[in-house]
Amino acid sequence: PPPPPPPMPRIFRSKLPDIDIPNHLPLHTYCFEKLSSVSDKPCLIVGSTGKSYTYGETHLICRRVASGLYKLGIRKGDVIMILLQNSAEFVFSFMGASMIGAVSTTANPFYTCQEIYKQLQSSGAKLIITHSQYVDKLKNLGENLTVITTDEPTPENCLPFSTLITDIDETNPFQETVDIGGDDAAALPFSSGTTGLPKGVVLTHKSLITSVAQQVDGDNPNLYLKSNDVLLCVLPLFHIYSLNSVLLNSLRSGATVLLMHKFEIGALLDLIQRHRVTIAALVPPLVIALAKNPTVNSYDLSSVRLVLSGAAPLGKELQDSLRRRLPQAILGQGYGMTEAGPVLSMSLGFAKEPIPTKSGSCGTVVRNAELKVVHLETRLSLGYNQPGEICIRGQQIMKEYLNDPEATSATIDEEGWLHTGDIGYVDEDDEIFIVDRLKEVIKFKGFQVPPAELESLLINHHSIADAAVVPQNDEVAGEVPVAFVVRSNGNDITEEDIKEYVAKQVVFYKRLHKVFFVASIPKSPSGKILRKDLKAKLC
Ligand code: 4UU
Repeated sequence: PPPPPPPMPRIFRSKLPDIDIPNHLPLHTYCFEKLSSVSDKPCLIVGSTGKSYTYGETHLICRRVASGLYKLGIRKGDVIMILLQNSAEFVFSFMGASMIGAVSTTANPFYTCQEIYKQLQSSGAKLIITHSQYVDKLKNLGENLTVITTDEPTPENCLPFSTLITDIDETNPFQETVDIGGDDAAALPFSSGTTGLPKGVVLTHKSLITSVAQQVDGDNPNLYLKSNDVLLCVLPLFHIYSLNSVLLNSLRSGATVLLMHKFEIGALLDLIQRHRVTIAALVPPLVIALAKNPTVNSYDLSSVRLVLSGAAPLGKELQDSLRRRLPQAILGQGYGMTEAGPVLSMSLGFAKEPIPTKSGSCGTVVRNAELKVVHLETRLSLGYNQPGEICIRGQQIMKEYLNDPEATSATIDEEGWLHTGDIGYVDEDDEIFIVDRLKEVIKFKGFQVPPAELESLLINHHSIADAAVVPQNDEVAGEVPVAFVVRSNGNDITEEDIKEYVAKQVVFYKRLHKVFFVASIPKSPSGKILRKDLKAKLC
């Protein structure tokens, strides 16, 4: 008899049918498509001041900012850096840039000078929009850099944000000259991906529209948002989770975004109560705060109908204890990765016609996409309940890593599959469970800490001969970075010296929590750090 045919690759799909996605449009056109019907509804509310902007006002200011950026010489394909905490100006800048085909690279305003400089160099940004308190960090970053500040008074050598909000002349120069295609970049967040240093992730108009549509479009949307929903926007917009799943999803749905520039439990509870927040997008440490903090009981949180957690694992116990606090709300997870556009899967409990999901599951693969789980050695795709590397394919994934074809082809294979570096399985109900991480990135409260970045700082120190950084489990942060260090000959550098040396150069969540001195770093014959061996030493 002839040999049996090779097994068909097992591909997992959403339980929801595919839909038509208008991903030929520019992102801003898609997001504001229903503008005429929501024009007078609130679009943005600034939590700290209570100031609000209707959809009509928001759209007009975005257009003015587009025109203002154009007048400052920003053209299609140019990169601007948004270095802001959550604020209305963040939204105006991002959407305004999109309108002229410019690309926003978003960065954490708490980054050190060094971290900002690296992203600026790597992204080629020509203009920075920031708050005056961060301007000191931008000194000496380049002669040709335009710095715009969003608050008064305007520091020396900076331009006020009002320069951007110029009158649009009747000719609308930018609208006539800009022809934006789906394959043009819109956002350039940075991520270390499965290995190495942070890289620019090119997300196009097409990828972002596809991702938003996979969540909130269709007759039975996976994440059902209504125009009278109020979404809590406390997670930073410079990270793709909040940018996509809170801001862009809300704009598309005509819902209201309640902006909080930083997390503080009292203010958060007060704002939820005052503005009758219906949807809360959180990360596990915030779920802990809501589930455990005793002050929660003195607030009325009955308006919350849906809680989304993502960016790091959420244990079943924690999910169950939040359920006791918010019995009326549907709790579930989303699983995202910057390079994946970002959403791979989301709870179907959030759908218009909800399907109940299990505690601890990351939801089901989004519609209009394919997901497979491959065996770590054979690379064959696996069936139900067998853990392996999660791979995703669809129009939502990144186009490439900026100027890095090698890293791109190591992440997206020839068949278009993006390899996540996450280990997980799909159960018989098509729910995804993440069980481990193959890649080296450490997640502190959902923030990325790339070990390679810390290792290169450590190795640059003259008293350090070799070093490796790995995650250590932490009850609140999920994971924290710890280092194994080989001192160079005859040196007596201390743990405190090393911690301080690193702390001066990095944002707070990349600080080392412990340093262990060792005689050598275990490596494979090809020179790769054997991180598993080091992690095993921590238990
Ligand atoms: C276990 O974390 C993100 C994006 C998260 C996101 C986005 C939109 C969540 C919900 C949503 O709606 O991106 P990155 O690039 O910072 O980190 C990606 C990595 C993943 O590869 C995985 O290891 O973060 C981890 N991760 C999770 N782990 C993300 N979500 C989850 C999750 N459970 N739910």
